[in-house]
Amino acid sequence: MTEFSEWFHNILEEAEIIDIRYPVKGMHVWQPQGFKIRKYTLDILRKLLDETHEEVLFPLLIPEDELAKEAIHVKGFEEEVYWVTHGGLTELNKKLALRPTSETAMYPMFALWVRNHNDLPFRFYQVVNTFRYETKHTRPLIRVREITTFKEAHTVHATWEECEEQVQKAVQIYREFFDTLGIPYTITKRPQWDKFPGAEYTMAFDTILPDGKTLQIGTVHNLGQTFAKTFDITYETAEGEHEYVYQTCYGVSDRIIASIIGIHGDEKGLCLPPSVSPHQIVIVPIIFKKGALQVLEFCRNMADNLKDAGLRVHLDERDLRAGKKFYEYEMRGVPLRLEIGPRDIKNKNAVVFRRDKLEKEIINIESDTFIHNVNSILDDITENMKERAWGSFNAHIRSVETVHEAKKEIEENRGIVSFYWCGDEQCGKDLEEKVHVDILGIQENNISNFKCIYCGKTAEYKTLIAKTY
Ligand code: PR8
Repeated sequence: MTEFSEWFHNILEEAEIIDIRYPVKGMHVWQPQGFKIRKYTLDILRKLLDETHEEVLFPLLIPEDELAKEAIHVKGFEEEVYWVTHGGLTELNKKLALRPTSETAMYPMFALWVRNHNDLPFRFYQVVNTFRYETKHTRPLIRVREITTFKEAHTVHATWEECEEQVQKAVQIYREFFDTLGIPYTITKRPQWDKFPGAEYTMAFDTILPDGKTLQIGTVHNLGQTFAKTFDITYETAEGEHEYVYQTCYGVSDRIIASIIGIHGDEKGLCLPPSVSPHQIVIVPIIFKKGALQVLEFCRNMADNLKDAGLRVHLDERDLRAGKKFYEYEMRGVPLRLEIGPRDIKNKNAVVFRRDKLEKEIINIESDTFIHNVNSILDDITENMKERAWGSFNAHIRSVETVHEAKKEIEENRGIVSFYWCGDEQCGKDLEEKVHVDILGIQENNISNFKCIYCGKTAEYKTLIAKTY
């Protein structure tokens, strides 16, 4: 693959995912193809969340005094907030922030809603756009200033234990979500200096993009009682006492789409998992002058049957060379292509092309099991894409025993490097500077009999580092 960032920009344009020419830095336009991928991806996530969460929708604007209430939180976001200062020509007497995230929009309302222990737990989520004035280099879908696909969940619990349990449940939901998409990940506990502003701790999912840099694709935060105390969110216990609640929040963003594109794509373009591909199957009629109508009729009938079976099918009847169509659908990442000509109809067999393997197979097109066989191939594509992605991901995680080795590995091979670390903040920061990396976080606790590779003290953690986005 040519340089990843160039490839990524080209494919976003060629496959009409998003248009980056919108004249505000870090803000882009979803085009129909991209929007569909986004929609199907969100459908998967919504389905997972709807089992235990309820969807809500809060306003975009947050009053300055609410945003400012939680000191650590506001400090974390102060350089990233966009402000609305005027209504028309009139200066507002209270500035309004465009939400960078919605804790301070939601929690004053939670304080009104939570009354009694019987009300708990609350599990809400919303899918909205949020705004962050990112000062680091912006990149489409990866680091944007308008995050258009911000899925944020917020939960409220009566006890610390339930809150901890919810962190695990959220991690499990995201696992299932990324597994469905075939996106590999590591899960680590972020170092204290890199946790979400206001959280007790942060668990993060990171994947590796083809250039070897890691991308944070999801986070789960245990907020403890920090926000409950700030926004006075209390409940009445069975004994009639008032206690502060415990909270979690977790989010994913447009980066999910960036990972689908980046991780599965290849030199030919997109390679989409069937679950999110706008078209799962494309039928390309192979037309000769003689018998053209018969072929078209057959293909229309086949498309109808596949649609009736719940599949997203496209029949391309355009008067174009088949080769040109093949090129286009390969670039757009359509998982399956059926090529149907007069001879195939006669023989009851046709060529089916798999985008993941770039291989052709023969499929019987008139048997009762045709639909079943198509579904099996689609499932196999999903499985194969997932396996391939994990294979490459695992090959990019290596463990090292010295700082020198860590540096060499990162410089030569990028990816993720794991080693033992003492957990001390200063030691961690020195190491980050020396190796020019970020500590992703802690993967394992309570390590024994190992020494920190940087300071030599007793190591407590298995830790991951990488060059990050
Ligand atoms: C929260 N509050 O906000 P988080 N462009 C694209 N994706 C981004 C960007 C950006 N500029 N900044 C962050 N993300 C919590 C949890 C409600 C929900 C992505 O958490 O600040 C990151 O992948 O960690 C991150 O995992 C996710 O948004 C949530 O952001």
